[in-house]
Amino acid sequence: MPLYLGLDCSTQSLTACVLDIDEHRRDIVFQSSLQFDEALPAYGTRHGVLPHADPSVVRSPPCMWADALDLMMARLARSGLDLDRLAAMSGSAQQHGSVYCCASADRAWRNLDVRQSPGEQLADSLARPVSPVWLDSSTSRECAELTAAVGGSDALAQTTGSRAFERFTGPQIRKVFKTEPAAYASTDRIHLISSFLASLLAGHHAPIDPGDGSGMNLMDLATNEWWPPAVEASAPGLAAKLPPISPSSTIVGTLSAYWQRRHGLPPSRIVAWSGDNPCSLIGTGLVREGNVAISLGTSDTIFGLMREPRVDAGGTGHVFGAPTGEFMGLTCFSNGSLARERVRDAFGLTWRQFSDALGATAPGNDGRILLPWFEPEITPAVAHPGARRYGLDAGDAAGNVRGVVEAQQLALARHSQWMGVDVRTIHATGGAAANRVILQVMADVFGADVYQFDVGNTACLGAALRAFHADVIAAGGSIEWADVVRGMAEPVAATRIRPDPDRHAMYNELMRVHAACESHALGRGGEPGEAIQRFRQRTPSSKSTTS
Ligand code: ADP
Ligand code: XUL
Repeated sequence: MPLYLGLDCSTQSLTACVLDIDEHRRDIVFQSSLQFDEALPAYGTRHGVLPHADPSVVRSPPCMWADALDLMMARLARSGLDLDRLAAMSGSAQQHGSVYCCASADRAWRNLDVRQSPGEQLADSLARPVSPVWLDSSTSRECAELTAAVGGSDALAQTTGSRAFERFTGPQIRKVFKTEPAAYASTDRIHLISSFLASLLAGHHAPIDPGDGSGMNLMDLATNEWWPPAVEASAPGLAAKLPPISPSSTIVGTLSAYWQRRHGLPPSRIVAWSGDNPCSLIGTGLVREGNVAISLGTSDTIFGLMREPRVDAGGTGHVFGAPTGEFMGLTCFSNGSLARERVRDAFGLTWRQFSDALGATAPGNDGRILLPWFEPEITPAVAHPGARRYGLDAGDAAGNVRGVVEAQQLALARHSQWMGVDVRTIHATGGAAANRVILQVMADVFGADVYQFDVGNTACLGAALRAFHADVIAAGGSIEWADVVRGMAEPVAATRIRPDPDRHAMYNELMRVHAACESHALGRGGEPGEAIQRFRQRTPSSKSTTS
């Protein structure tokens, strides 16, 4: 019976899982994760990215991701699994980041020396030693130039699924072309992190899938082809440097001789990689329209399947391709787990103490709001980092803990209204979804049932399930997506967290306060004092969730 490997190269870590699937049984037989900072300290990353004096410039070394893959394959080789059964593998990667490869890259991938790690052999085949990643927000000028060149934000959003966003790959490529012309000229192929790692495994250039391709501001969502006006407006000669776009179920090739010999692995099928959010859509079982998932990873994201692309007229969210061939709506926040960590660390708390402080404070925080923009924020766009507090003392530990969690959940709820989903059930995933006290705030804010998953990393699970799906298709079979995810990517019924109706009503009121504070902080509205007063009058102070 076949085994399927899923890999997830996220912002801070690399994770792998192996599925053992036959007609009657589906098991996860291997799960492992490594943190880049700890496992590969020589690359000098912090939280997976390179420190930089300018907070808007965020980059990571692609050779580090290659070496992480190598360490993970070594773990897999030592797992005791019968790896001759490994039929196919696929992957998930943080979205938007771009890798600049020289013409020698595929020769380098084919001729890797099995005695050395890949990272130490790839440097010469990269036109730039660093990749901009999704946390980068340094391309506002390039976004404006791209927008103007294609006839405005609406035109760009209608065709590509999103208005111009700083982290999206088209504006990032334009910045490289403008600021590093020599590196751009010596670039033969620009990969996303997903297609770069698939290429490295196959030993030749892999395509980009529509899920990750739609995070570039360059792809026509209706045709899954590059959109010439956007490509031409981004950088000269770019069309020749972009990989082709192929369906997510494409078999890219077989595992190259390097990986086979170095780790004793079989010539398994390599299935096109995708972005972490499209993979997580599968890994949270969202193969039908209706429910949403919230991922509390390094980024916080909210997403759900869409049968037809309904682009956000307000310009907040994105429409991406889904691995099913349909679409997905998504809103992304950069101040996710790292913002929660900032508050936790400011008061020297453990996660346990953080949760206790959250549980011991009254929901609604008496109308006090913390806008947690510790780093530049994506939603709403905030270029100058810094937390904004309304009525909240920066030294009040418990107040700030509740403040960060409530503001994040209120922002997730408000800024996903464009998707038009009446949220009744939420599939919670990502590292912080292990924290049920945070999930109670989520349930109360949304007025929805929240469920957890057995598997911590649903992007990784989704990648493994995509490998399974593509392998069945490649063997001439057919399988419905509902059958792909059955028994694997299902929320655990016993984990259900129910909303409290009174607290939900209170959060509907607090939503107005949050909106007023946000408008004020963005320079679009007056002081929110009146909104806070109105909230306090209407909502008698609530009891803490643990009292
Ligand atoms: P990514 O895949 O984006 O790298 P993960 O989904 O693995 O990130 O999430 C990692 C984050 O999860 C950590 O940065 C940490 O802040 C958060 N986390 C882990 N455990 C808890 C917890 N008990 N409560 C809140 N957050 C947690
Ligand atoms: C989505 C986004 C992040 C990254 C990293 O648009 O930027 O969610 O994919 O997880």
